[in-house]
Order: sequence, then C-alpha cells, then structure tokens
Amino acid sequence: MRLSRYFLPVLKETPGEAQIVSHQLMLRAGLIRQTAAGIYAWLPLGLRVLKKIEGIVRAEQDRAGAVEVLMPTIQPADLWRQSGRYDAYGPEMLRITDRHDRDMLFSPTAEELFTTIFANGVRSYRDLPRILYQIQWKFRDEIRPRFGVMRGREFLMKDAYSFDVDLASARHSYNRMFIAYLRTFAAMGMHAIPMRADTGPIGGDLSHEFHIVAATGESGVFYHANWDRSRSTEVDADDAVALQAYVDGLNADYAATDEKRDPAAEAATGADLKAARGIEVGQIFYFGTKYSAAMGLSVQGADGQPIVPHMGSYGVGVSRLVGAIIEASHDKDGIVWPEAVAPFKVALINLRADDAACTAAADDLYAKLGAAGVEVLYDDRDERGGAKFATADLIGIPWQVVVGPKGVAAGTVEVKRRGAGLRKEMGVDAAVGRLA
Ligand code: P5A
Repeated sequence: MRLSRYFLPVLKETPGEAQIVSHQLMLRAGLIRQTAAGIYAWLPLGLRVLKKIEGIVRAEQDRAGAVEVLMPTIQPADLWRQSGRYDAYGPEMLRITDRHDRDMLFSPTAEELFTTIFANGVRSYRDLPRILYQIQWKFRDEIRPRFGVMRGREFLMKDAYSFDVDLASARHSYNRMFIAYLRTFAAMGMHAIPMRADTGPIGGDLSHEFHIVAATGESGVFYHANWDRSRSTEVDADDAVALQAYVDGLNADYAATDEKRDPAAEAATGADLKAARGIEVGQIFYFGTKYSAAMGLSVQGADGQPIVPHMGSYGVGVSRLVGAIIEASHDKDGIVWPEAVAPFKVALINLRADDAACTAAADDLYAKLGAAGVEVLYDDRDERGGAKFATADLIGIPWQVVVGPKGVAAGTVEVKRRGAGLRKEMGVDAAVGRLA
C-alpha cells in the first residue's frame, strides 16, 4: 500500500479525552475515531489489526473443532423472556421497538439464540458434542464506557457455545476451549494468565477469566510467579484424561484472584505470589443445563430417554484485544506491534522522494517485497525523513526498510527492527530474503 493513496489520519497532539496510552495511541495513529460514547469507527489501519486478531481467534477455534456460524445482532425480546434474562439483564441491554411495536434488542451475548438454533437442528445424543461459534458485534449499554475500545458499548466478541451429553463431557469441552485460549493469546505474542472468576449475568458455577498483564490493567490480579516462565500449551486436546490433568494442574498451581486478595491462593503460592494489573481479554463459563432447559433443548439418549445437554460459553474480546495489546506493547514513540497482529509487516521509507534514483530504488523494492508476499506500507510521500520515521514509529510497524541516497549508490538499504533498536545495512535482495 502506498501511503500517498492511503487513509491514515494521524494526530500530532495527544487527544485530551483519552486517559490511557492505548486509547491515545489508537486515536493518534489513526486506528479509530469515536462516533458516540463508547462507539467507534474502525479506520483502515485499525481494521487491519482487528482482522489479524480475528484471524488468529478463528484459526484456533477451528483447530479446537468449533464450527463457525453468524447470528444476527438484533434479536427478538421473546427469546430472552423465555430464559428469564430479558428483565434480569437491566439497563445494559439496548432495547429497541420495531415499526410493529415488537420488542427487539441488540445482542449483548447470545446464549439464548445459539441454544434455540441448535435445538432445532439436533435429535440424538449422536449429534453431540458440538461447539458453535461466531465473531460478531455486541452491544452493552455500559454505564461508563471508557478507555476507548477497551470498554466500549459496541464491541467485537468471539462467542462460542458448547453442547455435551453430560457433565464429564462438558468439562472436556471447557478444557479444550481453555487450551485453545492459551494458544490464541500466545499466537498473538501475548501472555495471558487464566484465573478463576465469578460467573455474573451469564450464570453457572465454573468460570475462568484470561488476563493480559499490563501496568494500566483495570483489574488487580495475583498470580503464581511460575506464570512468568510457563508458556507451554503442549497438551493433546483430544486426550480427555491428559487434558483434565493439565488444566487441573494449572488451576491448583496458579489459582489467582481478581481484585480481592484470596487467602487460599496466597497461602498456596506464598512468596511466589505476584501482584500485577491485568486486562480481561477472555472469559469462559460452564453453566450446565441453565439455557438448554429454559430453551427446550433436548436430545434422545442411547436408551431412548431424553437428555438435556450441558452447556458452556466462551468469549474473547476481539476489539478489546487491540487496546490490550497496545497497553502491553508500546514505547515513548508509539505502538510496537507483535508481528502476528501488525497491520503491515514492513514500513518502506523513501528518504528522498524528490530524488529520481532513490524513488526508482524504493519503487523497485516495493515491487519485490510485494511479489514475495510481504505486507508493505510504502511511505512514498514528499515529506522529510524525520516525519516518515515518526509516523512509522507511531503506527508500530515491526520492520522499517530505509532507502536513502548513500545506500542507493552502494546498492544497499537499512533494515530496522521496531522496538529492539537493531539496524543493519544489507543488499536489496538480502533484505527481501530476510523479510519474506
Ligand atoms: C461468553 C461468550 C460472555 O458474554 N457469553 C458468550 C459469555 N462473556 S463476557 O465475559 O461477558 O464477555 C466476553 C469478553 O468480551 C469482552 N468484553 C468487552 N470488550 C469491550 N467492551 C466491553 N464493554 C466488553 N464487555 C465484554 C471481554 O474481553 C470479555 O472477556
């Protein structure tokens, strides 16, 4: 992409309305614009990051055997009356009346709808287990939307729903998702720590939140120091016994608590207990037959008797992750994207757009990188080098490739790694080989 033809409205000043660094940087780097309290437009650069995150979430859901669907954002209130949540949900639910005076709502989550759709499509215990998921916008009329996309009113969520014949099988689905979550956040270059959690308005008796550690996190978290070292997700998700043992091991060793200090967790971890701030980027729930019973989901068992499936639901804050990753990965000059979620891999900087030889060399390199499948943002604007470096640093592209008059004469370019301070002169073909 040539920057001269892109839409990248960067801001020179830090916007006054943004209190935390990720919100400031998302506005300054031209990722988002607020259109109403807690509601954001995604600009080209922000959308690319959102799509990268979505892609990683999707790949790990698919790998875990979950099946993708897409549900509407607007739902009839009657579905929610059936589960009893229409009244229970309170003012966070955005209620809408259509032209025929029918009560509708903008989905804040989708347990009722998934359960109903699933109920209409299955008959037998042989149709289980199944996990369905979607990546879809949600709306919660948060009393205090803040911190940009971190606590928005409209936000993108991956929500999955599992259906199993009994508790033991449901625990297995829960554990599969647990492992999928560790893999998902690791694939984004993030280290997320699972911790036991309350179930809130979703209900049920087993839940974990996944937190990315960042100085500005909303929650105080306590975790075992082992979590700083442990990144292993090497466990066979198809082996129910191994999986249960692995997750139990994590829970026993690393039980932690959100906000209030849990004496049991503290005693268990002792001197190895670490305090930090965390951002909740995912939460998973097991709630048994709460929704299946309410929504009339039942299948025929092997003995011909009806079985009410056990369910869980599993959320990832896809749009929140954009902010959370920035909180965890930035410096004084701007964002430092982990490569897996970066909007572009390479910022190609032509130091002298007014010099024919420089421009020819930069154009040539742009074509070569493109042919090698590298995502390049080519700063071909007629601007000073300093301004181009500032933009590339601000928007956080992992690699900068600099084409200048000296290098062009010698047949070399400079390759810099964002954040690490590493830089190296190399020949054009070597640079393409290194970045491809
Ligand atoms: C699980 C999936 C649920 O809603 N039902 C379907 C369950 N869980 S949750 O914890 O309430 O939300 C899942 C994740 O969504 C993100 N999130 C938000 N992101 C941005 N702005 C918000 N206002 C917001 N609310 C929730 C969080 O990452 C949460 O873990």
